[in-house]
Amino acid sequence: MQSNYTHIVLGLGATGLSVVRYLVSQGIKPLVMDSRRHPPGEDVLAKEFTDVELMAGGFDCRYLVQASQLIISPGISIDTPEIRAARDMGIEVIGDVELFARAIADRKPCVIGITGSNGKSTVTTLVNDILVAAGKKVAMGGNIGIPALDLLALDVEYYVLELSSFQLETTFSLNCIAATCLNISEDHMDRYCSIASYREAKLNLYPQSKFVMYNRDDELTFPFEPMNQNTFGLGVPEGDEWGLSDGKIFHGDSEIMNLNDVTLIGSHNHANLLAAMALVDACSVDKAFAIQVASSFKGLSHRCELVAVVEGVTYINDSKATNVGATVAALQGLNTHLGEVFLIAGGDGKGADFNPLIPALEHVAKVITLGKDGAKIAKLKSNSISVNTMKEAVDTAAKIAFSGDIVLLSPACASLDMYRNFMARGGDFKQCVEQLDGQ
Ligand code: UMA
Ligand code: ADP
Repeated sequence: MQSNYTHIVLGLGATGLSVVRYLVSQGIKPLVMDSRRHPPGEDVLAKEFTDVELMAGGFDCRYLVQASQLIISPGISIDTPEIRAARDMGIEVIGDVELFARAIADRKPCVIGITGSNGKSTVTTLVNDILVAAGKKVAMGGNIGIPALDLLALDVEYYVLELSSFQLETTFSLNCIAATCLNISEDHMDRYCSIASYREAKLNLYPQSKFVMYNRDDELTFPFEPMNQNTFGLGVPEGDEWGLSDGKIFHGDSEIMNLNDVTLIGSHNHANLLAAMALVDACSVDKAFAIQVASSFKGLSHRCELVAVVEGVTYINDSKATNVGATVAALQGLNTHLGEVFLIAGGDGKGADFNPLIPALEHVAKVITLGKDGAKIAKLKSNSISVNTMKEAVDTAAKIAFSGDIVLLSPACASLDMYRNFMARGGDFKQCVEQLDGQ
């Protein structure tokens, strides 16, 4: 069988569609493959690109091995047998971010790259907002939502990209002006054989940046070899480092601002702010703009978001806590709270070890679990309550919580076993809380 396709797009979600759009704009007609019978982008493809062929329901090796380049979506493992077979035969496999990198290769470094297990979207948005406040033309995208290639059409000075480990596995020449890995804790263990290989994927960002900012409180973020680097951390900074001292943010020995004037709450968010400030500073942006944004940025939805106070009980939506590290951070952030904390957790654990939750659960009055791996979390705390729906979870919490207490949805799991995404899960939680309000 003879194939005429040089470029094959693997996966037809948001990424696959952006790749098709880009290739077609370059005069290349790709073949698209998706392992699902009805991939999410099917209708858009049929409407926008009538002559681009889609093979759905599997990856046909006979085409893969005759192509010169396979462009793979982050949701597909590069170790999928058909793709591994093509790689073994020397066929190039890259991701959309690598295509993006090649498209801007002749520009001076203008990408700020942000990775880590948690805090990526918060830091990406902070960096974007600071650059916008400084009057720069900015485009924000990557894992946070808009695929990188869709940003190319815009006239910009800086691209701020949130990068997942999946995207970094297939990105090799990004040439960032500044980049960070915020933290590393176990996540996506259904895709990686160890935390070491997950870390390796993340730190693949560092050699692709002129300047690297890492977290001195988290050894796993340290570069494998010395580079043009600096650090942020919650302790007192030394030399040129970023850090905190006496309730204030410092860059080296210069005071930037008082934490009382920062709107974001929780020490994990202070770390996020330090990282964002350090990244824009590396782009020579006046610190006044970072201070301005830090005094007004309230955080993103579904990340420790205050939903309502009903009969004195505070309901917090942290649906974006899709791994153990995020839930630990949320619980640590509430540690100083005087009332009881009731935790709603569970979902698809993605193969994670939940044991690191145990110390944080000591301060939790009751754990209410749901979802595919809820039972595994329930086992970590005696007298946990197991329920089937979010409504049951919220109603149960409302019955046992008193004025002054907190009910926190922070699942430590992905949502896909019960919901379309973490936003839908957070939306359901909010709706159930609103219904309490009306009772
Ligand atoms: N597909 C297959 N076979 C598979 C898996 C997927 O054919 O085994 C197909 C699906 O049928 C679908 C397509 O691949 O047609 C979906 O591709 P995708 O899962 O890569 O999703 P996209 O819609 O392209 O979205 C991706 C990111 N998704 C993932 O990494 C899983 C989005 O991050 C990102 O916003 C988007 O690109 C734009 O860059 C989401 C995410 O969950 C939010 N990211 C993970 C996270 O944050 O933890 C990494
Ligand atoms: P990401 O894009 O990496 O998933 P988000 O900013 O969307 O990060 O936050 C995801 C989850 O992680 C939320 O539950 C949030 O409260 C928590 N989180 C945010 N920043 C940090 C951090 N620096 N360390 C640990 N957890 C964090």
